[in-house]
Amino acid sequence: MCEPPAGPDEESPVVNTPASWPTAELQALDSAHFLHPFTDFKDLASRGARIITRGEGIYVWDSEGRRLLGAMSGLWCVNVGHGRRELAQAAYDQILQLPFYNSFFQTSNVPAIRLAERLATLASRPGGPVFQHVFFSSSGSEANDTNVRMVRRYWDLMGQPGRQVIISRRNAYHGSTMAGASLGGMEGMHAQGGLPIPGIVHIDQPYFRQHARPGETPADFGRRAASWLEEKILEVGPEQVAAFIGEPVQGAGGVIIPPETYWPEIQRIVDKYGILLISDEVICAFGRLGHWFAFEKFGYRPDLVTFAKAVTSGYVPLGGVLVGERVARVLIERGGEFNHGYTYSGHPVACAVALANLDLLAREGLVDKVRCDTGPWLAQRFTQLADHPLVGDAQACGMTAGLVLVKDKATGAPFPSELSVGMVCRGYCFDQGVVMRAVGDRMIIAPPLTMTHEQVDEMIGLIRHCLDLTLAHCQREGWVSSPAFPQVTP
Ligand code: PXG
Repeated sequence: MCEPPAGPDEESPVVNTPASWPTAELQALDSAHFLHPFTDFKDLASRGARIITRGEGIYVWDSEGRRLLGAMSGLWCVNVGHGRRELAQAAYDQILQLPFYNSFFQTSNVPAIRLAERLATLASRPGGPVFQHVFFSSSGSEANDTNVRMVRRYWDLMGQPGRQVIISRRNAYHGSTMAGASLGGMEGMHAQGGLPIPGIVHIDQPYFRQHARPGETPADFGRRAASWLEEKILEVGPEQVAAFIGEPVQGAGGVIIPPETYWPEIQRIVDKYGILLISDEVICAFGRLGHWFAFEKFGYRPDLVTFAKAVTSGYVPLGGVLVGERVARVLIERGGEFNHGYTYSGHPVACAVALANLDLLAREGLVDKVRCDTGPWLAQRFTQLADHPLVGDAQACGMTAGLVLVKDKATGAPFPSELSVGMVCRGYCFDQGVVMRAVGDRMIIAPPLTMTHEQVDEMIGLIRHCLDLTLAHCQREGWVSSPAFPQVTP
């Protein structure tokens, strides 16, 4: 006789009794079995993960019952906030109707068809770029792999197979697959696993604080930073260059907001050499910068647009590429079979949730609200943090913002990186009930677009308090001594 295999109890208390989460047990199981992304596994095991159990609006709760203001929207995802029943209902209904079918062998499904049409309509503008097609993936990384395959295929079909090189930027983030990590410009990622893959080269980022010359205006700097693209095209040879890829605002790189002159000059250069322009909007689209797509804000016309994250507000995984007419017409009319795709390309449940999410964003006017109301309010409040003795500068764009922690406010001198002041500050933020992200010594936020003015004020108050705690910490440690730093006793 076969005994049924021993397994977890059907009604495992670990999963089903949210009132009393066994934190220590969960942490032990977590470090025993779950390898987290971008994590020093040994270090995490020594401290134990914070276990997030619930979300409502802009807040999440951990297994100890502590409430945290989620100023990173999970990870640039939850644009409509947590707990939206409309999205749960859309997933539930679609799972009952048709949980999955593939779209490989001349089949399609209703949510994917409707979402492709909806996204194409949202992204097309009179006088701007025209999109009629979407290629779906499940993540931003996969979508950027699609971009690499697609632009190289495009140039093959155009009879210019030599055009293989894609130019990207240092400190960009384009994902963590082999192609995504190669497109990205993160040194730490390239140091592991023999990256970048061939045919991907990088130029410097348009980060005023890092690269501006003394006395240079932001406008002049923006044009000069764009000129690095032209220099690279000439160095590689224009007939070898397939595409340029960039994030409208670099998110994971620390919310690096380019001067207004940057993107129009990039557009002029890609037009001059006929190379394709890819706008990676995994973070910036769906209202984050006050527009459905951020290329609108910065006034350029991409051929391909990467999206993911907030297309479903992160409720289920979905990504993809909006394919402009220049590329789509060639793929369709001259292409034959494009040997690329994913099991979950056009997943019906993910697409149904995306449609419900876009409905919510539209019905609640969240994109316009960010552009005209909460975005400007956040900018006004966040930039006031620049008066803090630890803050070198503070900038915002739509519902994302970043500030830099400096050792010497007068000269802007940074802290030695080994002090990890950003991580110190991030620790205080968690302790005080606000989730901020530290990128080196840049502290960044990207809260849900549903935030009210009062919630923005609450968040800014918490951040200022955490800056005070960080300053007091630096003073105790003797990391700051300049008279510019008043003694703080928070
Ligand atoms: N492009 C951009 C611009 C992104 O921000 C990706 C592509 C990859 O998406 P997926 O879905 O494959 O993760 C991203 C992802 C951070 C952080 O620490 C940011 C991302 C991912 C993980 C961490 O800010 N962005």
